[in-house]
Amino acid sequence: MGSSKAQFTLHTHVTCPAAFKVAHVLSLLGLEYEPIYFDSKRISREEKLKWFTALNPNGRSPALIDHTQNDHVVWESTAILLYLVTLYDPEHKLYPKDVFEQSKVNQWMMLQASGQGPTMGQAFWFGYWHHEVLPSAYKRFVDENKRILAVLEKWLMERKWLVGEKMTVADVSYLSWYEEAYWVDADLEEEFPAVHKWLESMKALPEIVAGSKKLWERDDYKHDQAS
Ligand SMILES: N[C@@H](CCC(=O)N[C@@H](CS)C(=O)NCC(=O)O)C(=O)O
Repeated sequence: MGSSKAQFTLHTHVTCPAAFKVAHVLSLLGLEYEPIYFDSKRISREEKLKWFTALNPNGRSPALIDHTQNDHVVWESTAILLYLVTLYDPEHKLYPKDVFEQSKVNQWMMLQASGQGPTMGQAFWFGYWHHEVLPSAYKRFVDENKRILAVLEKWLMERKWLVGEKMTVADVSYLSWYEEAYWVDADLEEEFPAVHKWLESMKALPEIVAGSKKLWERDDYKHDQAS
């Protein structure tokens, strides 16, 4: 079990939407985990890379260790979600049994992983962190974010969930990113009401609340936010 008593250790960067996505799914599946932060405010990027790349060669948050499976390490949040539902969702609460339904869930998850997440990541980069102000680059990613939101809006105007009649891991995978949407000029309630309603219905679930709370309420998280 390593040093943690919980089944999983979740290595994460503070405020990382990809890690919240994993925390939500762990919580929905009733799995116990211990978060560990490698926030760059407290250790240098070089220090982080020395030990963290031994776990995740890509050096990015999150990475999950499963202590009941010989400390098996999984990284890339979508790969982590697929690992969790494959091994720990025998009742198919979040991932369907039927392979064709699985393929529908996978395609929405891949759109999140390859389109929505990186687009919002770049919008944040050009909006807040890039060393020079490049309004056209920022606009490019703000517009692309809204294009993807419009795809989801159209789809969700006619149905409650992305696939089938109940929430799946695909729906959950969008939630944490879109909680930050207002930072990149997207007013979901005003511009994308069906998306807003869909997200609100997930945010109200006690497991989602508990999953977020476990990350937000850590003393080391609070410390990093205050410093
Ligand atoms: N595609 C990756 C995204 C990973 C990623 O970009 N993580 C960010 C935070 S959400 C990170 O590690 N940033 C810290 C750094 O670059 O050092 C996933 O979904 O796991």
